[in-house]
Amino acid sequence: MSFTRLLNHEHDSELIRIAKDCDAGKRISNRDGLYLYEKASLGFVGALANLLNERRHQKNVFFNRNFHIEPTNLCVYTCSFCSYSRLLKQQDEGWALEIDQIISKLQAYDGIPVTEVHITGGVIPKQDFIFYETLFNRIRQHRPDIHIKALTPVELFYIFKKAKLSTAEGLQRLADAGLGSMPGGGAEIFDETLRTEIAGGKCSSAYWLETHETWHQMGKHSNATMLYGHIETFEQRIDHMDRLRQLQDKTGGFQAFIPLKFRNKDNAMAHVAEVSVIEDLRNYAISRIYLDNIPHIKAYWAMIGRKTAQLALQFGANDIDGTIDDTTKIYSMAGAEEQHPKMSTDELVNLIKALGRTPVERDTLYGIVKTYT
Ligand code: V47
Ligand code: SF4
Repeated sequence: MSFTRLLNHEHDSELIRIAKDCDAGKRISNRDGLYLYEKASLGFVGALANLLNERRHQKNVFFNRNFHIEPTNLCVYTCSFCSYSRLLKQQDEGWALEIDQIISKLQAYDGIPVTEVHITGGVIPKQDFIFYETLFNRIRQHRPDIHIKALTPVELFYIFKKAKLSTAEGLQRLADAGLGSMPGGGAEIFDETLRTEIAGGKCSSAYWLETHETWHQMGKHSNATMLYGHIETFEQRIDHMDRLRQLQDKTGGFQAFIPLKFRNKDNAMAHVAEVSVIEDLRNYAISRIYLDNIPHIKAYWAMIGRKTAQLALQFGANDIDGTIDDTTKIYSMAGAEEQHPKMSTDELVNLIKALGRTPVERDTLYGIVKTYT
């Protein structure tokens, strides 16, 4: 839909003003963001987000060739939305890999042109700072061309504290060992009251933000997520994105924002209903409109399924994550449609081409590997 047609279809003067502001490149306020969540139709936010996305990225949709390694699903924390972790005392239901076992998983990709390994999981005492420093060194020795995207402030807080390292010292040593960038996990929802209620005692919002800030100040990049669609309010979503937008103004280090839809299977919040696909799409769209300084919005297909991911690409998202190769269990255990998330490059390319968009294979830092015209 063109900008003029979008305005002609809308009768709410406040929404028209917000759209005109966006058209003029003006940032929307928190109040405007809330107004969009409360009053705007899916059609309105979708058309506006799609216009803004196409201005920024034209028809390009990014993906990468990646796989995950989850060193453990045992965890000292007890997030109530987590379907994946097992308490330390339930060791028989979980796994905790040794470094050699992780290297064997990496070796399975010898000769395969993957560009990224994403490493994250639970938090346990024996997977400490030295464990990760050694692991990254070993990965780099074996496969120097692969980008290590690993660890969130949740794991970092725990391992740095135990090793008596400051955040800056710890991050520098991990970077020296081969850590390339930080994934967006552990952000959940920044509102302190709600975080205390659902996030199982893990690191504070302030620590999450400070750690990314320190990492960005070292010239490195990271992603940011938001766990939505549980018991949070629209105000709390805006507050979350506001804190990210402010940090991004300071550092410019976030590459992608990834809304993560709460899935309710087998966790302590199973009584909370999941939100509809319409709400998912509205949320992608509003995040594209609100976060004017984060370049990429990622529709993580392993979480929402490939069909909703395809829709999201028409509602403001421009990245779909990667091949994954059935290597993550966080979402399948929480009830996601994709029980064995795995897509070949051809499948990803076809999924994107079916929308009339241009698939662009990227590396972790959004360097272009190949454009599929
Ligand atoms: O922080 C856990 C979420 C996150 C559930 O940076 C759940 O490219 C929904 O951050 N329902 C970890 N979400 C995963 C993550 C991520 C994933 C893909 C790409 C990137 C990236 C980052 O998973 C956790 C938490 O917010 N999560 N349980 C659940 N039941
Ligand atoms: Fe542990 Fe992460 Fe699960 Fe929380 S979400 S319990 S930190 S594995």
